[in-house]
Amino acid sequence: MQARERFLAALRGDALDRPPVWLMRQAGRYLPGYRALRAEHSFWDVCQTPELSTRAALEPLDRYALDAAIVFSDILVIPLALGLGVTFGKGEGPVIARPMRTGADYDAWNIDGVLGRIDYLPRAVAHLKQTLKDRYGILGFAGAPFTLFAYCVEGGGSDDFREARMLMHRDPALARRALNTIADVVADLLLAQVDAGADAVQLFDSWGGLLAPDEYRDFALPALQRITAKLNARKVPTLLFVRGGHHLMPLLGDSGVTGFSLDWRTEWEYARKLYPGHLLQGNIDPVLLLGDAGVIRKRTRDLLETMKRTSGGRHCILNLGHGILPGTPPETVAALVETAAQFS
Ligand code: 1CP
Repeated sequence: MQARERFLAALRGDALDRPPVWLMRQAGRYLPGYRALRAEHSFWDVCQTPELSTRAALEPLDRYALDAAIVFSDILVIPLALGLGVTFGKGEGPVIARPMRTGADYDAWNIDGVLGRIDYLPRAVAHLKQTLKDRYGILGFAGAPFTLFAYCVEGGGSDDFREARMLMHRDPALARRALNTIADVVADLLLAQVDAGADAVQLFDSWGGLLAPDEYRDFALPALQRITAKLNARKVPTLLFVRGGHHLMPLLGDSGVTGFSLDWRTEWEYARKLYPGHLLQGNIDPVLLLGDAGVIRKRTRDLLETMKRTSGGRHCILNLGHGILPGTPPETVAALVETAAQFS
């Protein structure tokens, strides 16, 4: 089977030779080619120039037998286009110049024509598609509403996003208005990526695991449902990644997504029992890639055997349980992908 064929078969739940493999953050700082690109261009320049974005997205495909590419971009393109001012310090997380703490801050969001200010992202997908043709699957993506809300309110990265979580309780109406606005932009941005050639889309709820189940149900889930209502009407396959979301797994079926990208702490068999017919993706601990290639090979084989045993390998995509860490040796990534490619 060709890579894209295998990827599409997994999305549909068809029988296949082996589960397809791609890796969250497969393009990025662990690759020398990416670092060379970044030595010449700023991060936003790479995201906003389709040729450069494609170069970054191709780096891992040139090295490894992956089945899908993910467009090179970032979840923070939305706060940037809403006018919050997003910059990346040297080697640090993002800094948001105008965080949203009050209704007046929300009213200042530049919602009119917001999609036009992110048109470089669907253009990057179109350029990637033109380059790859039908050889590889293509993923589009966006941040999930709660995670984007968390960055918008907090003003940058955080361990606990306490400002964002406090705001949900101090002014739930404002939080809901902001979440709905973000959700509508996310839905339109994902559909624009599909129109440009993406085969499926992933929503990154990297901070959703901070919420208690009732908070997730009351705030994060309705915003997700706003998105999946639009995407399901167009039959777009959707994957949801909730980092640290083990305690939320029983709720996530209500999100309306096609499948779940499992955090490394969620047991595959537990998720499979909860969701026998959903697509499942994951979930090797990215920290293992910092260590021994032999450990990675064994862990990969074990997971592939579990996939085979629990669902004949259908509705399964091999991936990590979070993104590749900067400083990961490219050789251990090769060990993972080779093990997956040789599995039958
Ligand atoms: O070159 C650099 O120094 C920038 C590092 C970098 C890169 C390579 C950032 C800044 N973003 C990206 C690309 C990126 N981000 C991709 C492209 C695909 C790929 O690498 O293969 C994707 C899918 C993302 C998604 C993303 N951005 C997430 C969700 C996934 C996750 O890791 O949880 C999040 C939370 C972000 C925000 C962000 N952007 C960049 C950084 C360093 C961060 C994290 C900040 C924090 O810790 O809060």
